Amino acid sequence: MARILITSALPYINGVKHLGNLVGSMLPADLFARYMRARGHEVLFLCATDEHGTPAELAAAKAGLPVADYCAWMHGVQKRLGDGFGLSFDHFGRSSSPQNHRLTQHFAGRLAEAGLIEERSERQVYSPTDGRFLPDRYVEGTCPNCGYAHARGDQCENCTKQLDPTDLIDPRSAISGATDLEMRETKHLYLRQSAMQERLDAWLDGQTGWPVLTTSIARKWLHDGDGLRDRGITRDLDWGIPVRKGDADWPGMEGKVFYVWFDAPIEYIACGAEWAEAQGLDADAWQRWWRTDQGAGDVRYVQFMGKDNVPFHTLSFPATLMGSGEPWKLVDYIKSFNYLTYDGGQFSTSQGRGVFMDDALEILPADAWRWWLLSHAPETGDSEFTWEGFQTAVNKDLADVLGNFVSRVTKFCRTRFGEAVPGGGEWGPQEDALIAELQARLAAYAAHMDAIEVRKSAAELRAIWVAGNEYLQAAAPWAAFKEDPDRAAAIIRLSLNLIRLYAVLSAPFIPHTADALCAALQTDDRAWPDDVKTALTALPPGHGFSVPGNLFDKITDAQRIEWHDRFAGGRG
Ligand code: B3M
Ligand code: ZN
Repeated sequence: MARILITSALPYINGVKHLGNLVGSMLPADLFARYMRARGHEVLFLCATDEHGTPAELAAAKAGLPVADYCAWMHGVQKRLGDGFGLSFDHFGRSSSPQNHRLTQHFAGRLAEAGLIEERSERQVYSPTDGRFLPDRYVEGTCPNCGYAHARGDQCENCTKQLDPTDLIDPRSAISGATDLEMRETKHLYLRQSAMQERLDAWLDGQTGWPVLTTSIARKWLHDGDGLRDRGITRDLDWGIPVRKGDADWPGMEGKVFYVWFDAPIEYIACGAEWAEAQGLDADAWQRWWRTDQGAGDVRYVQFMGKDNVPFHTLSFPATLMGSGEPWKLVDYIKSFNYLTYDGGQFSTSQGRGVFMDDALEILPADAWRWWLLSHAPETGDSEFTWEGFQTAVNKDLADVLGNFVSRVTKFCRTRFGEAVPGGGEWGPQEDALIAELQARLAAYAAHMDAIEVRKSAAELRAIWVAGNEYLQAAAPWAAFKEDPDRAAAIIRLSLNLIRLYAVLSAPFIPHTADALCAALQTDDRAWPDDVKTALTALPPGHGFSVPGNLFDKITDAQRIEWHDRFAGGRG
């Protein structure tokens, strides 16, 4: 049994997340967490809302709420939607937690002691129209790297380059649109990432087998041009973690807060502390996951994120952890994703374009979304959501293949043998062939899941469902029943057991359906199968079951057209 620490990139607090956000981190992280638990490993799966910075302030202002109230409310909304999608976090925390305040200030203090923080007086964008400094997303303009016209002051969404507001071409205020921006003097703290370049480089060199998407982005910013740049880690904002050096004041930094990208990854750790407190556990309970001097040396730590978050996780956050000089657990594997596009364009939170988590759950059960999203995860390149593709996947894979198998087997058994696993008859060559195929596919499925190859895993799972359908079609218990009821009983006994096996194997993808199947089969036996033949005898003759209700409704053409039109306009 291994110990696996899993974090998903922290969703910004600035609104309900869209399906692109979901499939880019939280959902595949959940898939992996569920799978690893099913394999008997000890898992700690953490996520939280990312609550500081300009996105939070801008969203609160738009909602007409004080920012603290807005965050508390939206955290609840995001928690409820995550539960609705079956995201099995051990804790869903908040980056504004007291635990994160303490830890963030602690790290800043350690980095300062190590000489890795520099105070700089600098000129920053000030807007006379708005009467304030304009950090990060308060400034918009053209990306100097790729020419994208809507780059934000913190990062270009298009090319992932980390930016400072002063880098932007033709800058304007995101609050008022004012272009009469000027530069004013203010003092800020910088993390001397440049001093960490060699250590980061050596650490990255030591990581083998990472996805190319992850390492290429990291190396690009590590080696491009003048190398790794120092990053400002403080801001002139009201909302955030006050700048302190551990427990002590930081002279000259009064009224300033840490930059959101400084405190957000630290929340991964603080979330562990939140989890322990919520469970009534002591500090050892979370430190054994996070401190290599407290037992985290044998933890495998896997992070999930969209590609735009990679620079912060491969460079800035490791710099914080290493620079502290303390034995914090570093990430072992970073699984990153490309973007999900929506019907020929981009999902966009600001424009309300695409399907958002609340809309999605309103129109269909979570498992339909989970299946489509995971089986189309943007791993090797961007993938596109279309209503046609979604309809096809739900109707074919879920309804026609899996749902139909379950329905035919359970209904046939009820009619011919009653609602219990039938005894009698023997398995023959058809069963041997099926078992051999399933055994091979099971090995392939587990190998893909271990490697976090999401689409390949989904394809193998689908093939496992198809194999059962083809077997049922060829064995034809309805025909066998007329000549040889015992033969039909043997086929149905295997098939009912195969439903249980499907529930176990499919649970990481479609957990709600797996629960419904296990409930119908009146079993809690969810042991991961080693040997398929043995697993197909788990439910013995006489074991009762009930026919489950319809597992998946098909999406009609009328629904598809209605939803297509409904979501075309944006949600305003
Ligand atoms: N909130 C960005 C995002 O949601 C950011 C991730 C933080 S991870 C520490 O894409
Ligand atoms: Zn760019």
